[in-house]
Amino acid sequence: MVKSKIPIPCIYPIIDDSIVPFDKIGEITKALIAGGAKIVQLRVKRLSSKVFLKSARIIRKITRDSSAIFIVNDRVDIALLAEADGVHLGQDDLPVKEARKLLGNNKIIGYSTHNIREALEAVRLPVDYISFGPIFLTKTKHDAQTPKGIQGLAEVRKAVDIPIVAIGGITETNMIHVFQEGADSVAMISDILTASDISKKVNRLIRIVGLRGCERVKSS
Ligand code: TZP
Ligand code: MG
Repeated sequence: MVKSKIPIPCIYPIIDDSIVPFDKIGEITKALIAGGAKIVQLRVKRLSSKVFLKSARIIRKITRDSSAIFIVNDRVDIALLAEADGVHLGQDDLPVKEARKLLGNNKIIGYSTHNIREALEAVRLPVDYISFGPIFLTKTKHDAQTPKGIQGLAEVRKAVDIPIVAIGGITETNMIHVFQEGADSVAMISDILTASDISKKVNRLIRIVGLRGCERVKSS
C-alpha cells in the first residue's frame, strides 16, 4: 500500500454526466467549490473521450485555482492529460499496479470494492483509499450491486485500516449512520447534484460533518 498523500475530505462530491450536461460542468464545479468542496470527481459514462477530456480540463482549472483535489473516474489517460490529482478505478478498469506505473507515486489512486474479499485484496495494492458500496439503494448507477447496508460497511471497517469512502444512496439524512459505522468520507452524486442550490447544499453537508476531519460526526 502506498501511504495516503493527503486525507480524503469527508464530503466527496462526484460530477456525473448522467445528471450534469457538458455545458454545465464549469458552473456546477464552481458551485461545489463555492460551497466548500475540497475534492471533486468526474464520472463520465456517456460523453465521448474527447468531451470527457475537455470536461476534465475545465474542472482541473477550477479545482487548481481553489486547491481542491480533482479525481478522474475510470481513465488513467484522461487523468494524466488533464493533470488531475488522481484516478478512481473499478474492479474492471486497468489493474491498479499498472495504473500506478503510469501515474507515479504522487498521484492518488482510489479503488472500488464491494465486499471484504475485495477490500482485503485492495490493501495489498498501491491504492490510497477504497470506496465501498453501494451502501443504500441508488438510482444513479444502473448496474450497482445489491446494497451492502451500514452493517456491510461496519464489517469492512473492522477488516481494513485503509481510508474508506462510502458510496451509494448516501444523503444528508442518512450520512450520519455511515460515518458512525466508520466511513472516512461519503461520496455523493444525486443528493448533491439535484439540490436546488448546490453551493448551499455542500456547505450544509460540510457544516454538519465538521470543517476538517469530519470531527463532529466522528466524535459523536
Ligand atoms: N458506485 C456505487 S453506487 C454509485 C457508484 C458510482 C452511485 C452513487 O450515486 P448516488 O446518487 O450518490 O446514489
Ligand atoms: Mg469505474
